[in-house]
Amino acid sequence: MEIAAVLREFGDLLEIKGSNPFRIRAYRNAVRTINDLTRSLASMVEGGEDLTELPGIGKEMANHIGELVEWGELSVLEALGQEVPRSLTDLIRLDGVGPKKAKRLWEELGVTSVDDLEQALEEDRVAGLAGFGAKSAEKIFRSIEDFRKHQGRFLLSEVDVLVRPLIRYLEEVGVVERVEVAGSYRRRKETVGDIDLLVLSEDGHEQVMDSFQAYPGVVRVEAAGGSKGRVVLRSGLPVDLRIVPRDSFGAALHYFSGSKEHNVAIRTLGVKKGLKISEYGVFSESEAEAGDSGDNKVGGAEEADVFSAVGLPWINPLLRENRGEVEAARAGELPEALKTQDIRGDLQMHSTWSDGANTLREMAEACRDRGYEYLSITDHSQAVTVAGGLKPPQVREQWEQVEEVRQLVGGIHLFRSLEVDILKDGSLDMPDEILAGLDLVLVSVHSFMNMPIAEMTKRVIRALEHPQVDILAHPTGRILNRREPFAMDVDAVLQAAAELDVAVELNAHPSRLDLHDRHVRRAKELGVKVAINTDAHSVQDLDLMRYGLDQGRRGWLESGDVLNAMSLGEFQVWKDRKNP
Ligand code: DGT
Ligand code: CA
Ligand code: CA
Ligand code: ZN
Repeated sequence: MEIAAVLREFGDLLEIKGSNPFRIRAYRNAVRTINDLTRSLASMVEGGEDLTELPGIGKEMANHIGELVEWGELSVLEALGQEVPRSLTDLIRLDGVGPKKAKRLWEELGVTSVDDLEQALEEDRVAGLAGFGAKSAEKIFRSIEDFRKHQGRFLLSEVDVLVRPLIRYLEEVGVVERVEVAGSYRRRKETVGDIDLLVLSEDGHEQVMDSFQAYPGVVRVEAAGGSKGRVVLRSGLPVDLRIVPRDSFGAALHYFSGSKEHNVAIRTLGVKKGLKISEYGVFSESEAEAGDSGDNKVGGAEEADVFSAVGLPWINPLLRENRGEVEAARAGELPEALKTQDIRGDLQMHSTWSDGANTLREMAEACRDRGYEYLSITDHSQAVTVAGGLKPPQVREQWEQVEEVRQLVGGIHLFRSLEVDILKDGSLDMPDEILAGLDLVLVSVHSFMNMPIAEMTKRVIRALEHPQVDILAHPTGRILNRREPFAMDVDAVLQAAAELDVAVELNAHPSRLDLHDRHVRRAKELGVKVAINTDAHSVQDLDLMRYGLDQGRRGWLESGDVLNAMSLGEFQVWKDRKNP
Protein backbone atom coordinates (compact mmCIF):
# COMPACT_ATOMS: atom_id res chain seq x y z
CA MET A 1 0.00 0.00 0.00
CA GLU A 2 2.85 2.42 0.79
CA ILE A 3 4.80 1.15 -2.19
CA ALA A 4 1.83 1.84 -4.41
CA ALA A 5 1.61 5.34 -2.92
CA VAL A 6 5.24 6.12 -3.75
CA LEU A 7 4.89 4.82 -7.30
CA ARG A 8 1.71 6.80 -7.64
CA GLU A 9 3.53 9.92 -6.51
CA PHE A 10 6.22 9.27 -9.09
CA GLY A 11 3.55 8.83 -11.77
CA ASP A 12 1.84 12.01 -10.63
CA LEU A 13 5.06 13.97 -10.95
CA LEU A 14 5.68 12.55 -14.41
CA GLU A 15 2.19 13.57 -15.41
CA ILE A 16 2.50 17.07 -13.97
CA LYS A 17 5.75 17.38 -15.83
CA GLY A 18 4.03 16.25 -19.02
CA SER A 19 6.24 13.20 -19.62
CA ASN A 20 5.80 10.47 -22.19
CA PRO A 21 2.28 9.02 -21.71
CA PHE A 22 3.60 5.46 -22.02
CA ARG A 23 5.94 5.98 -19.13
CA ILE A 24 3.17 7.49 -17.04
CA ARG A 25 0.91 4.59 -17.90
CA ALA A 26 3.57 2.11 -16.81
CA TYR A 27 3.44 3.59 -13.31
CA ARG A 28 -0.34 3.73 -13.25
CA ASN A 29 -0.49 0.07 -14.30
CA ALA A 30 2.02 -0.94 -11.68
CA VAL A 31 -0.01 0.83 -9.01
CA ARG A 32 -3.13 -0.95 -10.15
CA THR A 33 -1.42 -4.34 -10.13
CA ILE A 34 -0.06 -3.74 -6.64
CA ASN A 35 -3.40 -2.59 -5.31
CA ASP A 36 -5.01 -5.75 -6.65
CA LEU A 37 -2.50 -8.09 -5.02
CA THR A 38 -3.84 -10.36 -2.35
CA ARG A 39 -0.40 -10.89 -0.80
CA SER A 40 2.07 -8.31 0.43
CA LEU A 41 4.76 -7.25 -2.02
CA ALA A 42 7.33 -7.31 0.74
CA SER A 43 6.72 -10.99 1.36
CA MET A 44 6.97 -11.75 -2.35
CA VAL A 45 10.26 -9.92 -2.58
CA GLU A 46 11.58 -11.67 0.47
CA GLY A 47 10.41 -14.98 -0.88
CA GLY A 48 12.62 -14.30 -3.89
CA GLU A 49 9.71 -14.26 -6.33
CA ASP A 50 10.21 -12.77 -9.76
CA LEU A 51 8.03 -9.65 -9.78
CA THR A 52 8.31 -9.19 -13.53
CA GLU A 53 5.86 -12.08 -13.84
CA LEU A 54 3.15 -9.81 -12.49
CA PRO A 55 1.08 -7.94 -15.08
CA GLY A 56 2.41 -4.46 -15.76
CA ILE A 57 5.66 -4.91 -13.82
CA GLY A 58 8.81 -4.64 -15.90
CA LYS A 59 12.40 -4.94 -14.80
CA GLU A 60 12.76 -1.26 -13.91
CA MET A 61 9.58 -1.34 -11.86
CA ALA A 62 10.71 -4.50 -10.07
CA ASN A 63 13.94 -2.76 -9.12
CA HIS A 64 12.02 0.22 -7.77
CA ILE A 65 9.88 -2.09 -5.68
CA GLY A 66 12.98 -3.81 -4.34
CA GLU A 67 14.46 -0.49 -3.28
CA LEU A 68 11.21 0.50 -1.62
CA VAL A 69 10.86 -2.75 0.31
CA GLU A 70 14.30 -2.30 1.82
CA TRP A 71 14.40 1.45 2.42
CA GLY A 72 10.92 2.81 1.89
CA GLU A 73 12.59 5.29 -0.42
CA LEU A 74 13.04 5.70 -4.18
CA SER A 75 16.12 7.51 -5.46
CA VAL A 76 14.66 8.36 -8.89
CA LEU A 77 11.82 10.08 -7.09
CA GLU A 78 14.30 12.28 -5.23
CA ALA A 79 15.87 13.18 -8.59
CA LEU A 80 12.60 13.99 -10.32
CA GLY A 81 11.67 16.12 -7.32
CA GLN A 82 14.54 18.44 -8.30
CA GLU A 83 12.73 19.21 -11.57
CA VAL A 84 9.13 19.23 -10.49
CA PRO A 85 8.35 20.43 -6.95
CA ARG A 86 7.18 17.37 -5.04
CA SER A 87 4.77 19.52 -3.09
CA LEU A 88 2.71 19.71 -6.31
CA THR A 89 1.55 16.16 -5.70
CA ASP A 90 -0.21 17.44 -2.59
CA LEU A 91 -2.40 19.48 -4.93
CA ILE A 92 -3.58 16.32 -6.65
CA ARG A 93 -4.78 14.95 -3.31
CA LEU A 94 -7.20 17.87 -3.17
CA ASP A 95 -10.67 17.17 -4.35
CA GLY A 96 -11.12 19.07 -7.62
CA VAL A 97 -7.48 19.23 -8.71
CA GLY A 98 -6.00 16.63 -11.07
CA PRO A 99 -2.53 16.49 -12.63
CA LYS A 100 -3.56 18.70 -15.56
CA LYS A 101 -4.98 21.36 -13.28
CA ALA A 102 -1.95 21.16 -11.02
CA LYS A 103 0.26 21.72 -14.03
CA ARG A 104 -1.76 24.73 -15.09
CA LEU A 105 -1.66 26.20 -11.59
CA TRP A 106 2.09 25.71 -11.48
CA GLU A 107 2.86 27.07 -14.95
CA GLU A 108 0.40 29.94 -15.03
CA LEU A 109 0.25 31.06 -11.42
CA GLY A 110 3.54 29.76 -10.03
CA VAL A 111 1.64 27.68 -7.49
CA THR A 112 3.89 24.90 -6.11
CA SER A 113 2.16 23.94 -2.87
CA VAL A 114 -1.14 23.83 -1.09
CA ASP A 115 -0.15 27.04 0.71
CA ASP A 116 0.44 28.79 -2.60
CA LEU A 117 -2.87 27.57 -3.91
CA GLU A 118 -4.70 28.83 -0.87
CA GLN A 119 -3.15 32.22 -1.32
CA ALA A 120 -4.05 32.28 -5.01
CA LEU A 121 -7.63 31.39 -4.09
CA GLU A 122 -7.77 34.16 -1.53
CA GLU A 123 -6.52 36.61 -4.11
CA ASP A 124 -9.17 35.40 -6.53
CA ARG A 125 -6.63 34.42 -9.16
CA VAL A 126 -7.84 30.84 -9.66
CA ALA A 127 -11.43 31.21 -10.83
CA GLY A 128 -10.23 33.07 -13.92
CA LEU A 129 -8.03 30.22 -15.20
CA ALA A 130 -9.30 28.03 -18.00
CA GLY A 131 -10.99 25.00 -16.49
CA PHE A 132 -11.58 26.57 -13.07
CA GLY A 133 -14.90 28.24 -12.22
CA ALA A 134 -16.12 29.94 -9.05
CA LYS A 135 -17.72 26.66 -7.97
CA SER A 136 -14.55 24.59 -8.35
CA ALA A 137 -12.57 27.28 -6.52
CA GLU A 138 -14.99 26.98 -3.61
CA LYS A 139 -14.66 23.20 -3.63
CA ILE A 140 -10.86 23.37 -3.62
CA PHE A 141 -10.97 25.80 -0.72
CA ARG A 142 -12.90 23.30 1.38
CA SER A 143 -10.62 20.40 0.52
CA ILE A 144 -7.62 22.47 1.63
CA GLU A 145 -9.14 22.65 5.11
CA ASP A 146 -9.33 18.87 5.14
CA PHE A 147 -5.77 18.52 3.91
CA ARG A 148 -4.46 20.70 6.75
CA LYS A 149 -5.77 18.32 9.36
CA HIS A 150 -3.50 15.55 8.07
CA GLN A 151 -0.19 17.22 7.52
CA GLY A 152 3.01 15.46 8.43
CA ARG A 153 5.93 16.39 10.62
CA PHE A 154 9.53 16.97 9.57
CA LEU A 155 12.58 14.80 10.21
CA LEU A 156 15.37 16.42 12.21
CA SER A 157 17.75 15.88 9.30
CA GLU A 158 15.38 17.70 6.94
CA VAL A 159 15.03 20.57 9.37
CA ASP A 160 18.78 20.84 10.03
CA VAL A 161 19.54 21.79 6.44
CA LEU A 162 16.73 24.33 6.37
CA VAL A 163 17.41 25.98 9.71
CA ARG A 164 21.19 26.46 9.59
CA PRO A 165 21.21 28.86 6.61
CA LEU A 166 18.22 30.72 8.05
CA ILE A 167 20.06 31.29 11.33
CA ARG A 168 23.17 32.47 9.51
CA TYR A 169 21.03 34.83 7.47
CA LEU A 170 19.37 36.32 10.54
CA GLU A 171 22.68 36.71 12.35
CA GLU A 172 23.83 38.88 9.46
CA VAL A 173 21.01 41.36 10.04
CA GLY A 174 22.72 44.34 11.64
CA VAL A 175 20.38 44.88 14.57
CA VAL A 176 20.36 41.22 15.59
CA GLU A 177 22.51 40.33 18.62
CA ARG A 178 21.61 36.70 19.10
CA VAL A 179 19.53 33.97 17.45
CA GLU A 180 18.42 30.79 19.19
CA VAL A 181 16.19 27.94 18.06
CA ALA A 182 13.76 26.75 20.74
CA GLY A 183 10.88 24.27 20.54
CA SER A 184 11.04 20.60 19.65
CA TYR A 185 14.04 21.26 17.40
CA ARG A 186 16.12 22.32 20.38
CA ARG A 187 14.89 19.31 22.33
CA ARG A 188 15.98 17.18 19.33
CA LYS A 189 12.68 15.45 19.19
CA GLU A 190 12.63 12.86 16.41
CA THR A 191 10.21 14.89 14.31
CA VAL A 192 9.43 18.59 14.37
CA GLY A 193 6.13 20.34 13.68
CA ASP A 194 7.46 23.85 13.31
CA ILE A 195 10.55 25.91 14.11
CA ASP A 196 10.55 28.41 16.95
CA LEU A 197 13.17 31.12 16.61
CA LEU A 198 14.07 33.70 19.23
CA VAL A 199 15.93 36.82 18.21
CA LEU A 200 17.56 39.23 20.62
CA SER A 201 17.26 42.76 19.36
CA GLU A 202 16.73 45.79 21.57
CA ASP A 203 15.59 48.11 18.81
CA GLY A 204 15.18 47.59 15.12
CA HIS A 205 12.22 45.24 15.36
CA GLU A 206 10.95 46.39 12.03
CA GLN A 207 14.21 45.60 10.30
CA VAL A 208 14.26 42.11 11.80
CA MET A 209 10.70 41.39 10.68
CA ASP A 210 11.31 42.77 7.20
CA SER A 211 14.44 40.68 6.79
CA PHE A 212 12.70 37.57 8.12
CA GLN A 213 9.91 37.89 5.57
CA ALA A 214 12.39 38.66 2.80
CA TYR A 215 14.39 35.45 3.43
CA PRO A 216 14.74 33.75 0.02
CA GLY A 217 13.41 30.42 1.33
CA VAL A 218 10.08 31.93 2.38
CA VAL A 219 7.09 31.10 0.20
CA ARG A 220 4.40 32.56 2.36
CA VAL A 221 4.05 34.95 5.28
CA GLU A 222 1.34 33.79 7.64
CA ALA A 223 1.61 36.48 10.27
CA ALA A 224 3.76 39.54 10.81
CA GLY A 225 3.36 41.75 13.86
CA GLY A 226 5.68 44.08 15.73
CA SER A 227 7.67 41.42 17.55
CA LYS A 228 6.22 38.16 16.24
CA GLY A 229 6.01 36.59 12.81
CA ARG A 230 5.28 33.29 11.15
CA VAL A 231 6.36 32.23 7.68
CA VAL A 232 6.34 29.01 5.72
CA LEU A 233 9.46 27.86 3.89
CA ARG A 234 9.38 26.35 0.42
CA SER A 235 9.64 22.86 1.89
CA GLY A 236 6.39 23.48 3.79
CA LEU A 237 8.13 23.96 7.14
CA PRO A 238 6.51 26.73 9.21
CA VAL A 239 8.82 29.03 11.20
CA ASP A 240 7.76 31.19 14.15
CA LEU A 241 9.99 34.09 15.08
CA ARG A 242 9.83 36.17 18.21
CA ILE A 243 11.89 39.23 19.01
CA VAL A 244 12.82 39.29 22.67
CA PRO A 245 14.57 41.94 24.79
CA ARG A 246 17.76 41.09 26.66
CA ASP A 247 16.32 40.97 30.17
CA SER A 248 13.77 38.31 29.29
CA PHE A 249 15.71 36.35 26.70
CA GLY A 250 16.50 33.44 29.03
CA ALA A 251 12.93 33.18 30.27
CA ALA A 252 11.65 33.18 26.69
CA LEU A 253 14.23 30.60 25.66
CA HIS A 254 13.08 28.35 28.47
CA TYR A 255 9.40 28.90 27.78
CA PHE A 256 9.56 28.34 24.03
CA SER A 257 11.88 25.36 24.33
CA GLY A 258 9.13 23.47 26.11
CA SER A 259 7.95 20.90 26.32
CA LYS A 260 4.68 22.29 27.48
CA GLU A 261 4.53 19.53 30.12
CA HIS A 262 7.98 20.42 31.41
CA ASN A 263 7.02 24.09 31.58
CA VAL A 264 3.94 23.26 33.62
CA ALA A 265 6.07 21.31 36.11
CA ILE A 266 8.54 24.20 36.49
CA ARG A 267 5.78 26.78 36.81
CA THR A 268 4.08 24.70 39.49
CA LEU A 269 7.33 24.57 41.47
CA GLY A 270 7.52 28.36 41.12
CA VAL A 271 4.03 28.87 42.46
CA LYS A 272 5.00 26.94 45.61
CA LYS A 273 7.84 29.38 46.10
CA GLY A 274 5.63 32.43 45.51
CA LEU A 275 7.07 32.99 42.03
CA LYS A 276 5.36 33.62 38.75
CA ILE A 277 7.33 32.18 35.84
CA SER A 278 6.45 33.19 32.31
CA GLU A 279 8.07 33.83 28.95
CA TYR A 280 8.79 37.37 30.21
CA GLY A 281 10.76 36.41 33.29
CA VAL A 282 10.59 35.22 36.86
CA PHE A 283 8.50 37.49 39.08
CA SER A 284 8.12 37.53 42.82
CA GLU A 285 4.61 37.73 44.21
CA SER A 286 5.88 39.62 47.25
CA GLU A 287 6.70 43.32 46.95
CA ALA A 288 9.58 42.93 49.40
CA GLU A 289 11.61 41.05 46.80
CA ALA A 290 11.14 43.67 44.14
CA GLY A 291 14.28 44.20 42.07
CA ASP A 292 16.31 47.40 41.57
CA SER A 293 14.19 48.57 38.69
CA GLY A 294 11.24 48.84 41.06
CA ASP A 295 9.27 46.01 39.50
CA ASN A 296 9.17 42.57 41.02
CA LYS A 297 11.20 40.80 38.37
CA VAL A 298 13.83 38.59 39.93
CA GLY A 299 15.38 37.10 36.80
CA GLY A 300 15.00 36.14 33.17
CA ALA A 301 18.04 37.27 31.20
CA GLU A 302 19.59 33.81 31.37
CA GLU A 303 17.88 30.47 31.04
CA ALA A 304 19.62 29.32 34.24
CA ASP A 305 17.70 32.07 36.12
CA VAL A 306 14.50 30.11 35.65
CA PHE A 307 15.97 26.92 37.09
CA SER A 308 17.84 28.58 39.93
CA ALA A 309 14.67 30.45 40.94
CA VAL A 310 13.06 27.10 41.72
CA GLY A 311 16.22 25.67 43.27
CA LEU A 312 17.29 23.47 40.37
CA PRO A 313 20.41 23.12 38.26
CA TRP A 314 20.09 23.80 34.53
CA ILE A 315 18.40 20.89 32.76
CA ASN A 316 19.48 19.79 29.28
CA PRO A 317 16.68 20.61 26.79
CA LEU A 318 16.81 17.02 25.51
CA LEU A 319 15.42 15.86 28.86
CA ARG A 320 12.60 18.39 29.11
CA GLU A 321 9.61 16.15 28.54
CA ASN A 322 8.42 16.00 32.15
CA ARG A 323 9.48 12.38 32.43
CA GLY A 324 11.13 12.74 35.80
CA GLU A 325 13.83 15.28 34.90
CA VAL A 326 12.60 17.80 37.47
CA GLU A 327 12.74 15.24 40.29
CA ALA A 328 16.11 13.94 39.10
CA ALA A 329 17.48 17.49 38.97
CA ARG A 330 16.35 18.11 42.53
CA ALA A 331 17.98 14.88 43.69
CA GLY A 332 21.18 15.66 41.77
CA GLU A 333 20.63 12.58 39.64
CA LEU A 334 20.40 13.94 36.12
CA PRO A 335 22.16 11.71 33.60
CA GLU A 336 25.52 12.87 32.38
CA ALA A 337 24.88 13.62 28.70
CA LEU A 338 26.63 11.43 26.14
CA LYS A 339 29.53 13.06 24.37
CA THR A 340 30.60 12.57 20.77
CA GLN A 341 33.95 11.22 21.95
CA ASP A 342 32.22 8.56 24.06
CA ILE A 343 31.55 6.59 20.89
CA ARG A 344 34.46 4.25 20.14
CA GLY A 345 33.05 2.37 17.20
CA ASP A 346 30.13 1.88 14.85
CA LEU A 347 28.58 -1.58 14.74
CA GLN A 348 26.16 -1.44 11.86
CA MET A 349 27.00 -0.39 8.31
CA HIS A 350 26.81 -1.79 4.80
CA SER A 351 29.41 -2.11 2.06
CA THR A 352 29.47 -2.82 -1.66
CA TRP A 353 29.10 -6.48 -0.72
CA SER A 354 25.38 -5.79 -0.28
CA ASP A 355 23.63 -2.44 -0.77
CA GLY A 356 26.31 -0.01 0.44
CA ALA A 357 28.18 2.48 -1.74
CA ASN A 358 31.69 2.00 -0.33
CA THR A 359 34.12 -0.90 0.03
CA LEU A 360 35.14 -2.56 3.29
CA ARG A 361 38.44 -0.76 3.12
CA GLU A 362 36.86 2.64 2.53
CA MET A 363 34.47 2.14 5.43
CA ALA A 364 37.29 1.01 7.71
CA GLU A 365 39.46 3.99 6.77
CA ALA A 366 36.60 6.42 7.25
CA CYS A 367 35.90 5.00 10.71
CA ARG A 368 39.58 5.15 11.63
CA ASP A 369 39.67 8.79 10.47
CA ARG A 370 36.82 9.54 12.83
CA GLY A 371 38.94 8.24 15.67
CA TYR A 372 37.02 5.01 16.21
CA GLU A 373 38.79 1.98 17.66
CA TYR A 374 36.62 -0.60 15.93
CA LEU A 375 33.85 -1.15 13.42
CA SER A 376 31.76 -3.95 12.13
CA ILE A 377 30.40 -4.16 8.63
CA THR A 378 27.03 -5.78 8.63
CA ASP A 379 25.95 -6.61 5.13
CA HIS A 380 22.57 -8.23 4.69
CA SER A 381 21.96 -11.98 4.68
CA GLN A 382 20.53 -13.91 1.74
CA ALA A 383 16.80 -13.48 2.52
CA VAL A 384 17.03 -9.75 1.87
CA THR A 385 17.44 -10.29 -1.85
CA VAL A 386 16.55 -6.70 -2.76
CA ALA A 387 19.51 -5.42 -0.81
CA GLY A 388 21.94 -7.95 -2.27
CA GLY A 389 21.96 -10.21 0.78
CA LEU A 390 24.94 -12.56 1.07
CA LYS A 391 24.79 -16.35 0.81
CA PRO A 392 27.06 -18.45 3.05
CA PRO A 393 29.85 -18.90 0.46
CA GLN A 394 29.96 -15.13 -0.09
CA VAL A 395 30.16 -14.59 3.64
CA ARG A 396 33.25 -16.81 3.74
CA GLU A 397 34.71 -14.88 0.82
CA GLN A 398 34.05 -11.66 2.66
CA TRP A 399 35.99 -12.96 5.66
CA GLU A 400 39.04 -13.26 3.45
CA GLN A 401 38.65 -9.64 2.48
CA VAL A 402 38.12 -8.67 6.11
CA GLU A 403 41.48 -10.28 6.81
CA GLU A 404 43.14 -8.28 4.00
CA VAL A 405 41.64 -5.03 5.24
CA ARG A 406 42.87 -5.82 8.75
CA GLN A 407 46.37 -6.02 7.30
CA LEU A 408 46.01 -2.89 5.18
CA VAL A 409 44.23 -0.53 7.53
CA GLY A 410 45.97 -0.04 10.84
CA GLY A 411 44.76 1.73 13.93
CA ILE A 412 41.29 0.23 13.91
CA HIS A 413 39.85 -3.24 14.36
CA LEU A 414 37.37 -4.59 11.83
CA PHE A 415 35.01 -7.27 13.11
CA ARG A 416 33.47 -10.03 11.05
CA SER A 417 29.78 -9.38 11.16
CA LEU A 418 26.45 -9.57 9.35
CA GLU A 419 22.92 -8.21 9.66
CA VAL A 420 21.18 -11.57 9.73
CA ASP A 421 17.54 -11.62 8.79
CA ILE A 422 15.04 -12.93 11.34
CA LEU A 423 12.87 -15.29 9.30
CA LYS A 424 9.13 -15.62 9.68
CA ASP A 425 9.35 -18.29 12.38
CA GLY A 426 12.10 -16.56 14.35
CA SER A 427 14.89 -18.71 13.00
CA LEU A 428 17.96 -17.03 11.55
CA ASP A 429 18.84 -16.69 7.89
CA MET A 430 22.33 -18.21 8.20
CA PRO A 431 23.59 -21.68 9.12
CA ASP A 432 25.05 -22.10 12.60
CA GLU A 433 28.58 -22.69 11.38
CA ILE A 434 28.59 -19.26 9.72
CA LEU A 435 27.09 -17.63 12.79
CA ALA A 436 29.78 -19.25 14.91
CA GLY A 437 32.46 -17.84 12.63
CA LEU A 438 31.27 -14.25 13.01
CA ASP A 439 32.69 -11.94 15.67
CA LEU A 440 29.40 -10.15 16.03
CA VAL A 441 25.88 -11.14 14.99
CA LEU A 442 23.21 -8.52 14.42
CA VAL A 443 19.68 -9.72 13.77
CA SER A 444 16.72 -7.81 12.41
CA VAL A 445 13.30 -8.14 10.82
CA HIS A 446 12.84 -7.12 7.17
CA SER A 447 9.85 -9.20 6.14
CA PHE A 448 6.38 -10.25 7.27
CA MET A 449 6.00 -7.06 9.25
CA ASN A 450 2.23 -7.28 9.50
CA MET A 451 2.08 -10.18 11.94
CA PRO A 452 -0.21 -10.07 14.96
CA ILE A 453 1.56 -8.68 18.02
CA ALA A 454 1.83 -11.97 19.95
CA GLU A 455 3.35 -13.76 16.98
CA MET A 456 5.84 -10.99 16.22
CA THR A 457 6.91 -10.81 19.85
CA LYS A 458 7.47 -14.56 19.96
CA ARG A 459 9.32 -14.50 16.65
CA VAL A 460 11.79 -11.83 17.76
CA ILE A 461 12.35 -13.36 21.20
CA ARG A 462 13.02 -16.71 19.57
CA ALA A 463 15.69 -15.07 17.43
CA LEU A 464 17.32 -13.56 20.52
CA GLU A 465 17.43 -17.00 22.13
CA HIS A 466 19.96 -18.14 19.56
CA PRO A 467 23.24 -18.27 21.54
CA GLN A 468 25.24 -16.48 18.83
CA VAL A 469 23.09 -13.35 18.74
CA ASP A 470 24.65 -10.11 19.99
CA ILE A 471 22.48 -7.19 18.89
CA LEU A 472 18.85 -6.75 17.86
CA ALA A 473 19.05 -4.12 15.12
CA HIS A 474 16.37 -1.47 14.39
CA PRO A 475 14.08 -3.30 16.81
CA THR A 476 10.67 -1.94 15.79
CA GLY A 477 11.18 -1.54 12.05
CA ARG A 478 9.69 1.91 11.90
CA ILE A 479 10.58 4.45 9.23
CA LEU A 480 9.47 7.89 10.34
CA ASN A 481 6.64 9.37 8.30
CA ARG A 482 6.63 6.26 6.10
CA ARG A 483 6.21 3.09 8.07
CA GLU A 484 4.71 2.49 11.49
CA PRO A 485 6.64 0.29 13.93
CA PHE A 486 5.42 -3.26 13.59
CA ALA A 487 3.12 -4.58 16.27
CA MET A 488 5.40 -5.99 18.97
CA ASP A 489 5.49 -6.05 22.75
CA VAL A 490 8.69 -4.01 23.01
CA ASP A 491 8.82 -4.32 26.78
CA ALA A 492 8.69 -8.11 26.59
CA VAL A 493 11.44 -8.09 23.96
CA LEU A 494 13.59 -5.83 26.13
CA GLN A 495 13.09 -8.09 29.13
CA ALA A 496 14.10 -11.08 27.03
CA ALA A 497 17.16 -9.16 25.85
CA ALA A 498 18.07 -8.49 29.48
CA GLU A 499 17.73 -12.16 30.41
CA LEU A 500 19.57 -13.40 27.33
CA ASP A 501 22.29 -10.76 27.57
CA VAL A 502 21.64 -9.41 24.09
CA ALA A 503 22.12 -5.73 23.27
CA VAL A 504 19.58 -3.64 21.40
CA GLU A 505 20.32 -1.10 18.74
CA LEU A 506 19.43 2.54 18.68
CA ASN A 507 19.58 2.98 14.93
CA ALA A 508 20.88 6.53 14.44
CA HIS A 509 19.54 7.01 10.95
CA PRO A 510 17.28 10.08 11.22
CA SER A 511 14.51 8.34 9.33
CA ARG A 512 14.59 5.41 11.75
CA LEU A 513 15.73 6.50 15.24
CA ASP A 514 14.69 3.05 16.29
CA LEU A 515 14.51 2.44 19.36
CA HIS A 516 12.18 5.20 20.36
CA ASP A 517 13.44 7.37 23.28
CA ARG A 518 11.06 5.87 25.88
CA HIS A 519 12.19 2.39 24.95
CA VAL A 520 15.82 3.45 25.11
CA ARG A 521 15.17 4.55 28.66
CA ARG A 522 13.44 1.28 29.44
CA ALA A 523 16.42 -0.65 28.05
CA LYS A 524 18.69 1.32 30.37
CA GLU A 525 16.44 0.56 33.35
CA LEU A 526 16.55 -3.14 32.52
CA GLY A 527 20.31 -3.05 32.16
CA VAL A 528 20.19 -3.90 28.45
CA LYS A 529 23.18 -2.49 26.59
CA VAL A 530 22.30 -0.09 23.77
CA ALA A 531 24.40 0.03 20.60
CA ILE A 532 24.12 3.36 18.80
CA ASN A 533 24.81 2.55 15.15
CA THR A 534 24.49 4.57 11.97
CA ASP A 535 23.46 1.77 9.59
CA ALA A 536 25.60 3.73 7.13
CA HIS A 537 25.28 2.87 3.46
CA SER A 538 28.17 5.20 2.54
CA VAL A 539 31.08 6.86 4.30
CA GLN A 540 29.08 10.11 4.48
CA ASP A 541 26.36 8.34 6.45
CA LEU A 542 28.79 7.76 9.31
CA ASP A 543 28.02 11.38 10.25
CA LEU A 544 24.50 10.34 11.20
CA MET A 545 25.88 9.18 14.55
CA ARG A 546 24.96 12.57 16.04
CA TYR A 547 21.24 11.86 15.58
CA GLY A 548 21.70 8.65 17.51
CA LEU A 549 23.57 10.48 20.24
CA ASP A 550 20.73 12.98 20.60
CA GLN A 551 18.16 10.22 20.74
CA GLY A 552 20.31 8.41 23.29
CA ARG A 553 20.46 11.56 25.41
CA ARG A 554 16.67 11.84 25.18
CA GLY A 555 16.57 8.27 26.45
CA TRP A 556 18.77 9.23 29.45
CA LEU A 557 21.68 7.07 28.32
CA GLU A 558 25.07 7.58 29.87
CA SER A 559 28.30 6.27 28.39
CA GLY A 560 28.18 3.22 30.66
CA ASP A 561 24.89 2.16 29.07
CA VAL A 562 26.22 2.25 25.53
CA LEU A 563 27.77 -0.87 24.03
CA ASN A 564 29.92 0.97 21.52
CA ALA A 565 31.21 3.35 24.16
CA MET A 566 33.32 0.43 25.40
CA SER A 567 36.99 0.47 24.61
CA LEU A 568 38.17 -2.15 22.15
CA GLY A 569 39.47 -4.28 25.01
CA GLU A 570 36.20 -4.14 26.95
CA PHE A 571 34.26 -4.80 23.80
CA GLN A 572 36.33 -7.88 22.96
CA VAL A 573 35.48 -9.27 26.39
CA TRP A 574 31.79 -8.45 25.97
CA LYS A 575 31.44 -10.06 22.56
CA ASP A 576 32.82 -13.33 23.94
CA ARG A 577 30.61 -13.18 27.05
CA LYS A 578 28.61 -16.29 26.11
CA ASN A 579 31.53 -18.46 25.03
CA PRO A 580 34.65 -17.21 26.75
P1 DGT B 1 6.29 20.91 17.59
O1 DGT B 1 6.46 22.25 17.00
O2 DGT B 1 4.92 20.37 17.44
O3 DGT B 1 7.30 19.93 17.10
O4 DGT B 1 6.53 21.00 19.17
P2 DGT B 1 7.01 22.23 20.05
O5 DGT B 1 7.34 21.68 21.38
O6 DGT B 1 8.05 23.00 19.35
O7 DGT B 1 5.69 23.08 20.24
P3 DGT B 1 5.24 24.51 19.72
O8 DGT B 1 5.96 24.92 18.49
O9 DGT B 1 3.76 24.46 19.64
O10 DGT B 1 5.58 25.47 20.90
C1 DGT B 1 6.93 25.74 21.25
C2 DGT B 1 7.07 25.72 22.73
O11 DGT B 1 6.34 26.82 23.31
C3 DGT B 1 6.49 24.51 23.41
O12 DGT B 1 7.40 23.44 23.42
C4 DGT B 1 6.24 25.02 24.79
C5 DGT B 1 5.86 26.45 24.57
N1 DGT B 1 4.40 26.56 24.58
C6 DGT B 1 3.60 26.74 23.52
N2 DGT B 1 2.32 26.82 23.91
C7 DGT B 1 2.32 26.67 25.25
C8 DGT B 1 1.32 26.66 26.25
O13 DGT B 1 0.13 26.81 25.98
N3 DGT B 1 1.72 26.48 27.53
C9 DGT B 1 3.03 26.31 27.86
N4 DGT B 1 3.37 26.12 29.13
N5 DGT B 1 3.99 26.31 26.96
C10 DGT B 1 3.65 26.51 25.66
CA1 CA C 1 7.83 24.01 17.34
CA1 CA D 1 5.64 27.02 17.14
ZN1 ZN E 1 18.24 -3.53 8.29
